[in-house]
Amino acid sequence: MAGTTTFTMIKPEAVEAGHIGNILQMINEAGFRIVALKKTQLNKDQAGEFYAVHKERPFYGELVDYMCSGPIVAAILEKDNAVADFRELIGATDPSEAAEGTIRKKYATSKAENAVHGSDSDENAQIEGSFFFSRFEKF
Ligand code: DGI
Repeated sequence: MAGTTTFTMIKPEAVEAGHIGNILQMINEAGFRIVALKKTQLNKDQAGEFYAVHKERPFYGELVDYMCSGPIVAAILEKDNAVADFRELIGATDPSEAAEGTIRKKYATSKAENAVHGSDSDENAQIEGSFFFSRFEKF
């Protein structure tokens, strides 16, 4: 039976460090099905648009610069309760506060360079997934 979906990115520092395979393995072992997957690199306009909700936050410029600093891996993931369960799997924004066994605890290097993105609502999961993938890329 098809579950709900969420959207994730493996961020530039984790890609650069060679963690793509290990992170995807953790995602699979946690029971998520990969619906869509691609490696790509955002330009500044695209990263700015993706993070437009954070425009007023003091770290917006840094966040945008970081997210287009190298390739990322984008994916749509399916599971029952996908958004909340994935937020639990990735852990707190700041890796020093992330629980043992979470992706950020294991692979994030700082609050700014925190290895993975995870959608924070069903609505945003749809918007973010559609930002990267057409309907011909989801299976
Ligand atoms: O939903 P999260 O990714 O856990 O966290 P969020 O929505 O509060 O922030 C979005 C991203 O912005 C986060 O994953 C990393 C970045 N960020 C958050 N706080 C800071 C930050 N980046 C910098 N440079 N400085 C911050 O204090």
